Amino acid sequence: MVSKSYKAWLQYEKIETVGIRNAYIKQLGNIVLPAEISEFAPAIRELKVAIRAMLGIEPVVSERPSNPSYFRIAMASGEEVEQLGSEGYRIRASRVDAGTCLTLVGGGTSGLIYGVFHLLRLIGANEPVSELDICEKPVSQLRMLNQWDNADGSIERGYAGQSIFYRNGQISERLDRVRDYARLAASVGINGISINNVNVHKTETAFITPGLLPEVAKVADVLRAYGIRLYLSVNFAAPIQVGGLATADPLDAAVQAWWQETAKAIYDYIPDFGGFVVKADSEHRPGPFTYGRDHADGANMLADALAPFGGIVIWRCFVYNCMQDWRDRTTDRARAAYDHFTPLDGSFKDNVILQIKNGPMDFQVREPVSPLFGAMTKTNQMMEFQVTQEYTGQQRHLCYLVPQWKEALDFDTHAQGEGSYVKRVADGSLFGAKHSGFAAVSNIGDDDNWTGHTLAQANLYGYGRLIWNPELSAQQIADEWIRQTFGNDDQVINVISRMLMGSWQTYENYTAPLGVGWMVAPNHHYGPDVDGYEYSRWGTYHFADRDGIGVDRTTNTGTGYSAQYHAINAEVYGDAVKCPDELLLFFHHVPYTHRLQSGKTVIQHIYDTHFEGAEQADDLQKQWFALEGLIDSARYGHVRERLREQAQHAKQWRDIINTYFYRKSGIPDAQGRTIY
Ligand code: GCV
Repeated sequence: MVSKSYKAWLQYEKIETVGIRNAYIKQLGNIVLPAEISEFAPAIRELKVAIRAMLGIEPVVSERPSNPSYFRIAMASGEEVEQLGSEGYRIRASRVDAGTCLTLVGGGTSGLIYGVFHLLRLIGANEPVSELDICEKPVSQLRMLNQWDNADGSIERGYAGQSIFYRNGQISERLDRVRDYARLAASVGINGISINNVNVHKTETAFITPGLLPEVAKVADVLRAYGIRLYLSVNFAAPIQVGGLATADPLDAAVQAWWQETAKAIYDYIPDFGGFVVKADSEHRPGPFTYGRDHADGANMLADALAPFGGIVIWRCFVYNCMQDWRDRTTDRARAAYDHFTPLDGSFKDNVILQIKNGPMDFQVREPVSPLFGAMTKTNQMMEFQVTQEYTGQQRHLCYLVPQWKEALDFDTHAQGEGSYVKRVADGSLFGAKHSGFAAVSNIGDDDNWTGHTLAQANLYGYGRLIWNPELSAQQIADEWIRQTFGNDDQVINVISRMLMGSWQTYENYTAPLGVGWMVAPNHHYGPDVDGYEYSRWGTYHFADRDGIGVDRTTNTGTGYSAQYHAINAEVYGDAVKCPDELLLFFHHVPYTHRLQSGKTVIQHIYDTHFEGAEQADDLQKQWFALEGLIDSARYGHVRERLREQAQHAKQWRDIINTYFYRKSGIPDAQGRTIY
């Protein structure tokens, strides 16, 4: 018996209101399918499963209508082929003789799948379908998930059990769980998955060799059925580690030949292989720097190998020296990506895409947008988000991240004047990029509910929906997800929606204040430890002392990072008076008595937000209690448990942070609350 947790947002609950159900039965009871579309194609299978479950009927599939009203499915022809592209679709209702014909036209098989899921979303929300006129195609080209899964079954920064891809050091023999994941991913428009960690260890390095490619190809087959291409993370030193060469120098002819042969072998097994994801010269990973080469040399060498087969290289910009000496104020981790990559603008091949984390640091609860967006006009770029909640509560805390991502996408880089939004870099339109899009570190594992915290399913769902169309609001996405996951009860929708929408702010309130970040326990990064972060060995990431706190990233007295933005943003960030409160300590070192735009001093803000955040976390529990009996007991009880832990843990954060800064500053809380 498949649990409700497992079904995630594809519940397909039976529609109980007879009038509504009958209207759907009338329209969808007869599926008219041309011979060229198989009844067993994933899109049609999905449709039938859903109709059976939601409407309680077995739809009649025929080549010609057998009812006055019917549901016609077709592949695009003529002008529509170009209009829709392979991933677009049209759903339109029109009057025919004695009834209504609802038509779904898919631009390609992917378009058909996306169209079916769209229609099912509407039915799940009990929306009428008799007047539909919808035409959609994705705004972003690449819509990827990055698994940080290891062959031993562990997942780096995974908080939902073990990998679904690997068992006992090998690719899993049972891929049914991967199939179900592909289905969930396709339902929100994902079209690429890289199946192994960007930190590529020994076994995964060999995935690109003929010994293991047949196994990898089986995974690719499963994903392909849902319109998803398989990508692999590769180890830059693979020519040495599995190729038997003495070097991995990208300018060495033998190394180039090895990658070319390797690419050919991959495409022999996986003809639609997406390409390579590469983490190089970062956190002890090998890369071109070892050979005195730059990142364009490294990426282009791989790009040349993949080009004959249409593959791409996704080269990560998360390149920094984690052992950096922070006492020298000119070396700033936040500067690293920009400093490494902007001098290379224009030197990458056109099948290379730079994958840039949303912020300059590393997925903290609050960071400015990476200044690389808007700085490279001649280079393909894609944005990287982290759906897995490494620094945002590790799926033990509720933290709905869509509002955070939305803020990043709506940031105006001013690269080409006003309106140069990040979302326009990511969709390729701002600089006319050949390739562009999004990747995100996935948050799933083999836990029954996929994501550890059932409400964290909303982040996976939300990521897909947002990058399909960045104009959707976080609220809209939340509502869609709740309806499909928990049904259409108004109280359930209102309560969960309020909980989700406030949760990022709540998490920020009781954790790291004003953009400073990093106050986490070393290595596993869960829980408060103000000086704990493992790469703080040369000092802290917050520079707090008895007089003040924050990192001076201004041009005159600091690291100069603020100047990496275009003029208007550089001016705002570089000025402690104009800098938005929530990022003040990211850009400035200020006294505890510095007054924020809110009118509060920095120290009072720290105290207030921490007291408030802990109360808000407590309140999340209370809100959830109101749903007892309105949600199945398994999911209700599980979430209640997680919220209990969150509320307790938020108090711990509150006390540790407040005490630390009270001791450092010696300034008491203006409201006289107890600080330990
Ligand atoms: C996969 C952070 C994480 C690492 C991760 C790295 C990356 O530093 O803590 O676990 O490594 O980001 O994005 O490569």
